[in-house]
Amino acid sequence: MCVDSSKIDSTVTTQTSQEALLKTNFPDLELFASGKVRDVYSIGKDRLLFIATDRISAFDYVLASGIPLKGKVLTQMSLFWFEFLKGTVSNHVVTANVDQYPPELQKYRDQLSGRSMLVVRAEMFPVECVARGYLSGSGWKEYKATGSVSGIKLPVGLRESDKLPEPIFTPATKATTGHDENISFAQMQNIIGQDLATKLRDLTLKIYSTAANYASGRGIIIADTKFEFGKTEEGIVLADEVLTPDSSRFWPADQYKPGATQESFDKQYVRDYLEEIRWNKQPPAPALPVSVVAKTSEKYVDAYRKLTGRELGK
Ligand code: Q0T
Repeated sequence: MCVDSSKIDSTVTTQTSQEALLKTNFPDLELFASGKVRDVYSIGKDRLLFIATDRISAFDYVLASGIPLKGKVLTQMSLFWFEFLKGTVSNHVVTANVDQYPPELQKYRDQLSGRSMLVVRAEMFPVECVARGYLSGSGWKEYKATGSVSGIKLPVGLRESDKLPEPIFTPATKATTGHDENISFAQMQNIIGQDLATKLRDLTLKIYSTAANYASGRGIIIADTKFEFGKTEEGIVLADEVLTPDSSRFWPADQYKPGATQESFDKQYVRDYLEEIRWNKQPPAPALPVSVVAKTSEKYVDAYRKLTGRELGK
């Protein structure tokens, strides 16, 4: 079967389905880093190009299926927050407008549009800056075992997912392999120095409160989130991705029930499916049925709309 593409009027062709971008393919660019979800390339000596693919991880593994639009949602959400927070903190974004990317990237615009950012190369501080407003994940585990989180004594009798009396700062170090390791503020001071540690803690809590307060007005609880900061000629900048479902726990406020694990709004169908097929959580990670892929994609797009009040430009 042949289709003469000249007969298809693209102006009246509504794009109803998308395919997922699982990996970038930029043979003439220098790969800087590749994570579970993002691919990062070096652009000259002072810029990086971040691309959020549609890869999705669950139970620590990247699955064989991608989630259409996920990379765009994560990128546009990060950009929304960088803009929203610009009065509070400077950031590493140069531009996300592909028209403004260097000429040598223009041939890749299909892989880049909507899902990438050109950023300033920064000297990164080797700590993950985590703010928690609710007791969940490793924070809940640590509290159950010790009554404290990151050396901060908490009231007795808190339940899983409870709101904390006030947001706390719980730094971590990037483990080169496996999971980040929670550290105390004192340990963070030893790693980067007292003054800088205090600056990053105060900034982290300020950014978290500003974002969580906004999100709360849109029916979303930001239970916790992770920031990474770096230093440029401009001073301290907020880097990486910010306040996305991959770097934070987002809970729909109308379903919040303290005393239990909260459903992650985004990966729920994925985790449920993987439990249902009783995947042993060892590689290779399975593919997902089309229905799970489609519902998960919708969840991401819904979250973007709910948070920003905008429609995702596809
Ligand atoms: C970084 C210099 O690349 C990373 O994760 C993706 C797989 C993490 N990472 C980012 C940097 C940044 C940022 N952000 C920056 N602006 N300048 N390095 C280093 N590691």
